[in-house]
Amino acid sequence: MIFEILSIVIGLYLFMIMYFNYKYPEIRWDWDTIQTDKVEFPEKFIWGTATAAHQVEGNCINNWSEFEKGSKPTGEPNIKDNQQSGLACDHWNRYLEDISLIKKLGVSYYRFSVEWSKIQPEQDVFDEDVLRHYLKMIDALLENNITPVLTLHHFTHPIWFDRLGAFEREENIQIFISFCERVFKEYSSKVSYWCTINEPGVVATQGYFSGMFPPGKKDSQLSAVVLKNLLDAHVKVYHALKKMEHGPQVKIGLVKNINQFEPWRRWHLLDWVISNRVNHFYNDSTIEFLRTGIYKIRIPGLAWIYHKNVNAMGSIDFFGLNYYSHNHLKMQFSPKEPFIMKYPDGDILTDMPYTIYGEGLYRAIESVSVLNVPIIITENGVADARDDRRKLYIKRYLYAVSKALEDGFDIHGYFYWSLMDNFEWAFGYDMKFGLYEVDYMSQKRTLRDGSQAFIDIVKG
Ligand code: GCO
Repeated sequence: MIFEILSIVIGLYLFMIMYFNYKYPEIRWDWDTIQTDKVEFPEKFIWGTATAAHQVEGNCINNWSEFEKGSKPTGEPNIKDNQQSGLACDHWNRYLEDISLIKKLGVSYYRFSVEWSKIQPEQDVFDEDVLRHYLKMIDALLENNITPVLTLHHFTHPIWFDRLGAFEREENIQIFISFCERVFKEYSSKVSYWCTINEPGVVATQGYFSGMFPPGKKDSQLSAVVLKNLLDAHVKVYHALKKMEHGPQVKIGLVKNINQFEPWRRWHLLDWVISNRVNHFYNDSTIEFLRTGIYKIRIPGLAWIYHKNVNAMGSIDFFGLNYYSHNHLKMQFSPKEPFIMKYPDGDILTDMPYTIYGEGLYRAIESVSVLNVPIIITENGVADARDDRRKLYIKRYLYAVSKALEDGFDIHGYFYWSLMDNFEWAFGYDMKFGLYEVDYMSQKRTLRDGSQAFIDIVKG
């Protein structure tokens, strides 16, 4: 009897492992035989580079600048070595110089965000000077034949909005919509591409699950609620802006980061369970919501939600895909840290806690293509202070884009993250994502050698 039960259990285990391995393969390309120089992009392909207000402008007073002053319950500072964003790249004053840097790359699109806390310093005050500032920047871009792509929410919001509970509370969505409507009214005659919210999944998981981002909470159910509210906010903003003047003509999309979570041990059921549930929360729940209007989180004991919003279907004119890499998860028996990240031997690490995985961009494109809308790669790039991996990274990831185009995926553009080094959130200024290196003492920008690979492909 005992042997029968045992063989059934083992059989079942093996069946499940085989099924998972078959259903979710970790694709690996043989880069030794791939000719990454063989790339082709359509004539009309959108080439651009991206930044976000808090990371480059300087002097932002918002939920992040508050967070930068604090530390975790363990005493560790919220930002590596207690760094603060401060003056950043002084992009606020130097945007004309930065526009000339964009031109030198040969690209003709620039994705940036407006800083809500500067535009609306108090709930009932809109700062006209600030609105004029962004108008001048938009005009300068247009005069230089650079198409502006505007993000309305890129991780930061005013402190007063935070005090109201930010996106933890459904009632606050209306406040965000009013802000978006105001900005849209100001610039929609000049800006034809709009991103509503940057990476809702990152805001929800880093802010409310890992605690690495403000407000630094660790509450998985709340994390799922915040993600739901952010997605609903996107849907409502989309429909509100579409009703306004120029709404029907402009393109409005949501920007989402895709990061595949793989089991560290492909024979270990618990590694599969962990990676599967993290994928479900981080990647699939958002795609499913946009596809079907149903937002469903099912992680027993941690997060459980069912929510329906039929307006989610048809709420994007394009899908803004941010892609960097994948992560391997290994389950461990520790209530404090149920899983850890691992990096396969032989894989090339970037300066961020992830490796170079070009074929992952192809997989990400494939996975979001189910939405049947044009895909714009709104972010992709590498943190590489030594500049000894940038060229390789660019060539592999752009090869993946080129292959996806060849295979018929509807990709309209690619934005390199980032134009220049900047404040990389919890990592502070240590991460060097820039095509241009920034010397923060002199504010001098210098093109990195590795960036030439990008310029060559854009110009080629
Ligand atoms: C994000 C943001 C960017 C980052 C970039 C590099 O993905 O976190 O959109 O602001 O700086 O992705 O990590």
